[in-house]
Formats: sequence, C-alpha cells, structure tokens
Amino acid sequence: MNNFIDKVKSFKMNRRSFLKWSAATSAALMVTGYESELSEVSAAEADSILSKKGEWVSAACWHNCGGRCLNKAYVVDGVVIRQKTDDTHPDSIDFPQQRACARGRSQRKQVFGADRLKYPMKRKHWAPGGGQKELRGKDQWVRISWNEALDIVSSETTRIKESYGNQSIYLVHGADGRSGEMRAPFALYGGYVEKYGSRSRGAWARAMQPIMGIHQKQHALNDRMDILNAKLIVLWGNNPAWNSGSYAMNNLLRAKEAGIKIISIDPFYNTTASVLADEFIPIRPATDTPMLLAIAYVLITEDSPEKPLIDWDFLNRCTVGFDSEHMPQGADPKENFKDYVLGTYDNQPKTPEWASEICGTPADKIRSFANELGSTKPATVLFGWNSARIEKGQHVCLAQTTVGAMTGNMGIAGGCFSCSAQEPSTNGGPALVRAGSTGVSELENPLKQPKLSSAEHWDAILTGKYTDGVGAKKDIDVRMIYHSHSSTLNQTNNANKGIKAHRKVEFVVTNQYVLNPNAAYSDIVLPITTMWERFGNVTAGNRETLIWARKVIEPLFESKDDYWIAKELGKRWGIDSLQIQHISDEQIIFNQIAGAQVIKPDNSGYEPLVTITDDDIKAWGVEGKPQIGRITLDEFKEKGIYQVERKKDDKFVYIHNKKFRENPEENPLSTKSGKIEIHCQELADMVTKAGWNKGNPIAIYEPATHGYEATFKNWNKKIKGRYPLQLCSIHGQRQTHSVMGNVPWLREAFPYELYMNTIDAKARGFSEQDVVRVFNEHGSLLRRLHITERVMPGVVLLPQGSWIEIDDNGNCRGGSANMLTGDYPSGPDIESFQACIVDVEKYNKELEPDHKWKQRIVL
Ligand SMILES: Nc1nc2c(c(=O)[nH]1)N[C@H]1C(S)=C(S)[C@@H](COP(=O)(O)OP(=O)(O)OC[C@H]3O[C@@H](n4cnc5c(=O)[nH]c(N)nc54)[C@H](O)[C@@H]3O)O[C@H]1N2
Ligand SMILES: Nc1nc2c(c(=O)[nH]1)N[C@H]1C(S)=C(S)[C@@H](COP(=O)(O)OP(=O)(O)OC[C@H]3O[C@@H](n4cnc5c(=O)[nH]c(N)nc54)[C@H](O)[C@@H]3O)O[C@H]1N2
Ligand code: SF4
Ligand SMILES: [Mo]
Repeated sequence: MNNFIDKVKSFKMNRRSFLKWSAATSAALMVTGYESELSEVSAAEADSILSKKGEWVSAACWHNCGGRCLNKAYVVDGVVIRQKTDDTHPDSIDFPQQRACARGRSQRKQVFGADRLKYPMKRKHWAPGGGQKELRGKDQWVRISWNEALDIVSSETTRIKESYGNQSIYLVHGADGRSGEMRAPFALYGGYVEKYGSRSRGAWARAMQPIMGIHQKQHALNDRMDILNAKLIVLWGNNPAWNSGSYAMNNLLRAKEAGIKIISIDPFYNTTASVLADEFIPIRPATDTPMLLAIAYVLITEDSPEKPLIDWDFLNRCTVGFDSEHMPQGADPKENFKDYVLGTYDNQPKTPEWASEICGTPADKIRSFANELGSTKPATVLFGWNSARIEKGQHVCLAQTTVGAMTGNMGIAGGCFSCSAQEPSTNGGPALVRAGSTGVSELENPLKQPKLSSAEHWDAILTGKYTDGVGAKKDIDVRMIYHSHSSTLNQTNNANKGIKAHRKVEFVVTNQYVLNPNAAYSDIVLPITTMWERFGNVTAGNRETLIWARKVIEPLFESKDDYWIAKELGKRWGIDSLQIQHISDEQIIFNQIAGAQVIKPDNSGYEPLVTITDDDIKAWGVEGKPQIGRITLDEFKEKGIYQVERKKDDKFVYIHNKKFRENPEENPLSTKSGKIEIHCQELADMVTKAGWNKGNPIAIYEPATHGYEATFKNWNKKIKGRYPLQLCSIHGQRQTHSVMGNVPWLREAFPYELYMNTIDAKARGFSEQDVVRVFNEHGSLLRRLHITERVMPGVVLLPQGSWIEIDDNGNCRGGSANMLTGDYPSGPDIESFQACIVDVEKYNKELEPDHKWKQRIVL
C-alpha cells in the first residue's frame, strides 16, 4: 500500500508517469489489482501516446455549484491528456465565453484521482444486523465482488423491510432534489422514508411562493443587460466571485465600469466586494432582519413630499399588509407592518439604534444607507442565500420583500430586489435556449409518511420521534440508511449527531466514487462511475446556454452506473429492469437534444435547436423523428455548447413583474391576494403547520437559538458567554460543498483556514497559521488560523464542505463546519447553518496543511 501511495506521489511530479496511469486505468483492465499497472513508463512510450492525434470531447462538470461552464478533455486512446475550457468563440461582454473555474479545470484530478473507489467494499467488522456498528467510520475495508455486495444489500434490505416495514428504510438524496436512480427500485419494493425540503437555499426555497408567488429559483431577478439601468447596486450577503460560475462577475464589472455605485453588505469583506464595491457595510451574521426593519423605520419616519423615500403608488396598488388601511381580507388591522416597525403596539420602535445593537452596523450608517436606497432610483439589490439560511429565516425573505416594495424597486428597468445566486446569478428571466424533456417518468414513492426534515433527521433516528405538524411528535424507527447523490452526513447540521445515528442503525450503504464521509460511515460501499464515464448529459447553464457533455472515457476499475446498481438490486427483488429504467441512456440524451428549443431572433417564440436526420436516428439506435433546427447535431456535438448571443437593449431583456406593476388587477400574482403579501397569512400558516413554532404573518425579529444574542451570558450588561464568537460557514472556491476538496491541487491553491479578525486574534494571543480548535456544545474542529481585517470582529469564518475526519481526541481535523452547527428546525425548508456560536483556542499539536495530507486511498 505504501508503495502504491509513493508511486501516486511520484505521478504528480512526473507527467509522463501520469500518462501511463491514465492509460492503464482507462483500459479498465483491473484484473489482478492495479499495482502492476502503475509501473514507470519509458519516455519513448509516453512520446508515442503524445504524438497520436486525439479528440477534444466536451466533458461534464456536474456538481451543484451553480455554474455550468464548458469543459473539454483531450482524449488520446481513451486517455485524458489535458483539459481546456470555452474557446468556441471570441470572448466579449455581450457574448462571453463560458469559462471554467479552477475546480472544473481540475476535474481530471478527481476522475483519475488515486483515491477513486475501485471495487465494491464491505466494512471488515460488518455482519448481518450490523456487526460492530461502533466501528463505522474507523473500520478497515475488504474488497468484495459485485455479486456479494449486491446480495448483501438486497438481503439486508429484505430482512429490515420484513422485520420493521418500509418505514424503517431511509433513502437519502442530494440537497437540490436531484433524482437518484436508486429511488426506482425502492419505490417498487414498497417505498422508503425520504427527506423533505431543501437544505440549500434557506427559507428562500419556500417562503417566496406565498409572499410573491414565485418559485425561489427565478425569484425576482431582472436579466443581466438590465443591471446597466440601475443607479445603485447593492450586493447583500452575496459573493459571486467565489460561488457563481461562468460570467456573473463580468456583468457586475461592466456595471462598475459604467460608473454605477456598488455597495456590499456582509460580515466578510469578500472577494466580490474587494473587486467591485465602492462601499462596504459590515453586518453580523443572522441579523439581517433587524437591519431591514430599521431601514423600513427610517423610510417611514423620514419620507416626506420634499424628500420622497417611499414609492407610495407601488405600495398602495401592488401590496397588502403594509399599513392598517391596506390589509388583506380577514386580517387584524393591528397586525400591519408599519405599526410593528413604529412600535405602536409593542412599544419598541425598530430604530437604527435598536438594530445597531444587534447587527453591529453603526446606527448612522443604517440611516444614511436607508436614505441613499430610498432616494436613488432605480436600485438593484441582489441577495445571496446565506442571510436566510438560518432558523426562522422566513422573516429575512419577508423583510427583504417589504423594503423592496417600499422603495418601489420592482417591475421597473434597473429596479430589482431579488436573490441572485447559482445558475441565474445576475441573469434572471426565461431560458433563451432550453433542453427537451428526458422522457423519464419518476416513480412515486408509495410511502407518503414518514418524511424527515434534514434539520431533524439525525435526531429522529436517535430518539425514534419526528415532527409531523402541530401536536405530539410521532414515532419513527429507522433501521437502514441508503446514501446516493448526496453527502448528507457532512452537509447537514450537527454532524456529531449524524455520526451517532449512523452508528445506531443496522445497515448503511453508499453509492460513491470517493470515500466521502457518507461512504466512510457505511457498511457497504458501491463504486460508481463519474459523469465522464457515462453516456453524457445535457444541462442548461444560465438562460443563454445549453451544454451537451459526452462520455469521455470507459468506466474506471469496477465502477458502475447507479442505474446498473438499481437494476441489479431490482432483479434480486423480482422487479423487471424495464420498470426501473424504462428508456435507454441514449434515448434520454436524444430526447433532450431533439426537444431542445431556442428563442426566435424576434422573441416571438421558440424553434427547434438541432437538425436531426434519419441517419442520426439510426446511428443512435433511438426512436425519434427527423427535424430541421438551427444547428446540426454534429456542430452541437463538436462545440458541446449552444449559446444565444446578447446585445445591450436587445429583445431578450427581462424585467420581472413588469406587467404586474403596470396593472396588478389584470396581471395578478399567484399569491392569495394576487398582490405582494407584506402581511402573509399563508406563510405564517405554513410555518405553524410544520409543527416546530408559531409563524407570523409580517416580518418580525425573532433571534435564533445560536444567534448573536446567545454569545452573551448577560445581554443587558454585555457580558460575553461561553461561546463569544459567531461562525459563518460559506461556499469557498476549493470545493463544491464536499466535492473536489480531495484534490491536492485545489487544496494547495485554496487552503481552507479559519478567518479571524486581528482584534479577536490579538485578544487571544494568536499568531498567523497557529493551529486552533474551534468548539461549541455540538462538537469541535481543528484548522490553521488566518488573521485578517476582512472578517468582522466577533465573527469567524470557515469555508464549508471539508470532509469529516475525527482524530483520537474527538476533534474534526478535516474542518467540517457541520461539526459545529446545531439542528434547530423551525419550519419547512428552513435550515440553521448560519446562526452558530463558538469559541476558539490554541491547539498545541501540529496540523499539516491540507494539501500535504495522504489521500484517502483504500484498496
Ligand atoms: N465555489 C463554490 N460555489 C458554489 C457552491 C460551492 O460549494 N462552492 N455551492 C453552490 C450552492 S449549492 C449554493 S446554494 C450557492 C450558495 O450561495 P450563497 O448562499 O449566496 O453563498 P455563500 O457563499 O455561503 O454566502 C455568500 C455571502 O454571504 C455572506 N454571509 C454569510 N452569512 C450572512 C448573513 O447572515 N448575512 C449577510 N448579509 N451575509 C452573510 C458571506 O460572508 C458571503 O460573502 O453557491 C453555489 N456556488
Ligand atoms: N455548514 C454549512 N452546511 C451546508 C451549507 C453551508 O453553507 N454551511 N450549504 C448547504 C448547501 S447550499 C447545500 S446545496 C448542501 C449540499 O449538500 P449535498 O448535496 O449533500 O452535498 P455535495 O457535497 O454537493 O454532495 C453531492 C454528492 O453527490 C455525489 N454525486 C454526484 N453525482 C452522482 C451520481 O451520479 N450518483 C451518485 N450516487 N452520487 C453522485 C457527489 O459525489 C457528492 O458526494 O450543503 C449544505 N450544507
Ligand atoms: S463553476 Fe461549476 S460548472 Fe463551472 S467549471 Fe466550476 S465547478 Fe464546473
Ligand atoms: Mo445549495
């Protein structure tokens, strides 16, 4: 084994050797183990590979990163020699190349990583029923055959189903609801417990429907050309430089170059702010609601005919609930927003001074910002998702919408108050090019209950109780966890509880291509192919692009597709494979391409994108009809991308809610009242019905359990408590959540350190690169320290997603942020990642920089 690791290390230094490694693995000839495949190659042999002509293949970048960029792999004899990104046309701001980030460009380091899972494995001390379950996460691995692995998964599932029923099988999918292929066999075998809701977009995921009648993804974003119409841009808890792939930053840079003022409001002077912002306004994590309420207070109290700050026309025509005269039907007039802000009934005016004590932004700054926002029209205010990724985060969504409506920055050119993150970052509006439907029909899970919230699932497994609406908790008895398409243990709150839950159940299985935490805490691990080894995929990047990525190489080692695993399990349960996958991989991709549509140049509708001939259909072996489209199948295949060219003021400029603003009666929103609901009973009911706490129809401030206030033992006297610092866990550049963080190149380029302000570091006697222990009542982790002025005093910041790796003292040396986040469920889809309090102490042991660690190579 050591011999192997050494060889892998030497591959990193010796490119010629790497070629041999690639050649050996891609041939999928792993018959007697791989040691013999890793021998050094002669220079002549390497040169002969290099001299052969290869092909550039468009290669998937499939992670949940919010970008969809063009990646290409140069393949010679089934070996990937190098990668490149979009060079299909010259780059310009109107027609930008869809360039890959550092992760995308390192993709081959993941696909060909020495730490790829190669064979099916079982935990050494596993036995039917679980064996030594406490060894999960630290046991050794034994290679087994696919037959043995599938027989074990099938027989253990059957045993558990027959003993405890289908409601004891927890099948976990990805955060973004990506359909796991494993759903089908489990649905056909009687069903499974599923998690519900998002664990990604905070309260934005659901709250915006009752408030504004929009699905969170589109939100209220205007398109990228319209940004140039703004007089002011505010990036509120928003860091596209790190977390929005492709060209979001270009759009903002263009606005900056046009002279538009940009303000950033964030606990972290992030890279986006350092590149773009004319002004930076610090705010403590999880305190956006008080800041928004105080802005509303200033707008209400300082608005006058001489200095109009509020757009009364918009407010009165297009919203309900702002004041007692504009309440929705049946609502108590006293429950209006204005009186709450003024403190009419609770005797607490929500003044800048009141907010400042909580959010840390100086009161004068809140006042001047509110005046600037109210008097600079139109303004584009772009929120990230982090601010509402907190307990009771729906108040952020409601307060944000309310201030947006008060300033009238909705439905007009240059005016928008929206989330701007992931694929549509800075670019809202309907797709200008879109894929056809796959034709796959998802099988329904016959088991409708129980369903688990990801903020409560570990607790439910440990206590046997879960929340299902108002009233007493209900019983649940999870005996088995099956992970596919997710990294749930690492990515949901309170990972220590998660580990306990994994060690409690009788059986844990994971489909994976690396030994991520889900896999490490499993009994059986099934090695899967990456997208580079599958038939292909078609994805939309942003509204202007459609990408077709193809198969790059044959499956490495013994890895298999999820569908193959699903069908093999199905066979063992007497389920027909056709029921599990009813159309072929080729047909799925063909359907998406043949059904792809592109906007007509005059914006009068859509037309087919791709010309398909009878010969194409024959060559693919699929069912379909010939058609005439804008480009040939070969052109799409060769380029890997179709992109709609844009121009400033072209026909595709999108302004959200324009028609609604012009005539709300004729163009009502799909909310209860047809208007924007500043008083939103449906939202309050949704929260109440979920069963954890009572919802409120207007935006009010309710501190989170681990919010800023909880850093004090005596709030009035301002005496700090046991955990005096707030922890922000954000999306960093090295990883897409838990993915790619295993790649040494990326580890070296982006060290994931704990950021701490100079003042806090000095007070503790810390120095740069000290090893520190970050801890609270939920767990602890180790990191190297980076001391900086860029993060607010009282706040520490850690990029999230690193893999759990617990040392002998119970500290996570991997630095996984969810060792520290508590599970405080408060409503559907409402996570509690950002309200987190900790303390930090010096740790007197070495912690090598992450890129020097051994890779997790098993077998
Ligand atoms: N590189 C990379 N890109 C990604 C991802 C990734 O893992 N890696 N993940 C993708 C996914 S799935 C998502 S959902 C998006 C995430 O998108 P977001 O949730 O918008 O992103 P974050 O980077 O977590 O946070 C954005 C900014 O919010 C600030 N912030 C943190 N807490 C608060 C707060 O309470 N209030 C305010 N005002 N600001 C706060 C942070 O300091 C940061 O500058 O990113 C996507 N893009
Ligand atoms: N503390 C803290 N926690 C957070 C966040 C935060 O800001 N702070 N952010 C949250 C957010 S925004 C999100 S979206 C979630 C992400 O939570 P997850 O979706 O659980 O995280 P990922 O790491 O993206 O995991 C996706 C997994 O799917 C696997 N995968 C990809 N393709 C396939 C496939 O074809 N088959 C199978 N079987 N597996 C596949 C990948 O290898 C990877 O392990 O994390 C959340 N967690
Ligand atoms: S932003 Fe996302 S899709 Fe684009 S290259 Fe990076 S990881 Fe890949
Ligand atoms: Mo997410």
